[in-house]
Amino acid sequence: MKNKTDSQDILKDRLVELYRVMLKIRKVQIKIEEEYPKDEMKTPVHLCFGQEAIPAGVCGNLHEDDYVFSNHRGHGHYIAKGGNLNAMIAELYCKETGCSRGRGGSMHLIDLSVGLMGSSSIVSGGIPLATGAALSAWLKKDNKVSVVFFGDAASEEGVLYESMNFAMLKKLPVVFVCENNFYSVCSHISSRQANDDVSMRTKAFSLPYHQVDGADVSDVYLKSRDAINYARSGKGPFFLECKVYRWRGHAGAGDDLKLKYRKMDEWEKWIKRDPVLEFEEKLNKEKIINDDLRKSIGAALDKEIEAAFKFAKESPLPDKKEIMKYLFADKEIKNALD
Ligand SMILES: Cc1ncc(C[n+]2csc(CCOP(=O)(O)OP(=O)(O)O)c2C)c(N)n1
Ligand SMILES: [Mg+2]
Repeated sequence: MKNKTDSQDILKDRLVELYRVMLKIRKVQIKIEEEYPKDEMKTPVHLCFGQEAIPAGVCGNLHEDDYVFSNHRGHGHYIAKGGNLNAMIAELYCKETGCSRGRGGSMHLIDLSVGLMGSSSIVSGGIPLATGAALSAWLKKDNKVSVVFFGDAASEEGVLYESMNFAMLKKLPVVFVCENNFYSVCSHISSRQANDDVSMRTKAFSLPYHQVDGADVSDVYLKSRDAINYARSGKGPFFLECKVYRWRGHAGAGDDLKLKYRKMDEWEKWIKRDPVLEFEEKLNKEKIINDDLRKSIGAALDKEIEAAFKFAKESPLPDKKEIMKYLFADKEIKNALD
């Protein structure tokens, strides 16, 4: 078929869009990392350098009104689902114009207009919420799919197994996406889990799964297409385990090699694989993109990102008198401060 690559069953326009989304995630990370040392963003940031292919590939299969639940490393999920960039960057600067009105920071991103239901700093916190959203879609028969992104550390929380069991029992349209980057802060999965084969645990619930190369956007896209179609067709939940690598420290800007918790052969193996560059080279080779298109995509993104940072920096902070507004525990916090 003319409009498809020979090697992959993905439409040409979709390939270009996957590239654009991955590049956007990468460029936003680069800009945040550049600005972060100025200490104007009063929020911890958990950068997702190296993990861009997963949000791009998964969200590339979702409808605008499908649900996505995210975690502390959520910038890529927000961007890939089409979240408003001005509101995201303003949130990092804790401004009133931010997507959580400046009260949430980087770990609390939300854009209901595109189905981004929220991110949570509680490891595994999004899993039961996504399962609940899938239950609502199932009850309403509205054909929506609910997706939750979480890390390998969240696979150590009991709520994942309760949620998988319930989702399987009711055949709910939820896709569990585990971004297995092997680390929980500085602890390798092999030092935390008696059996570190995460996807094998789905067998206890007869829940179907795919193991995915999380640095290859084509693999992510095709396997998540399978999973999302499966869930949408009413067959039930699906599990994706995407193996990937986090290039930067757990939080903040820059790498953390000085902490010496990583094995260097592991680091060297993974760092060679730049998901954005690998895909760019593949598209170049297959003549899907050329230099002109690549430059014009890059320039448009640079413009959008510059504008978002300008908007964020020029936006007002929340009014001090209203700082407790929108918080669940406002009375308790006020009492504790008095
Ligand atoms: C319930 C809970 N336990 C512990 C923490 C502290 N904590 C924050 S991030 C993190 C590691 C998360 O690792 P993972 O889920 O693999 O995601 P990654 O950071 O690797 O993307 C931990 C333990 C937390 N926020 N919530
Ligand atoms: Mg991890």
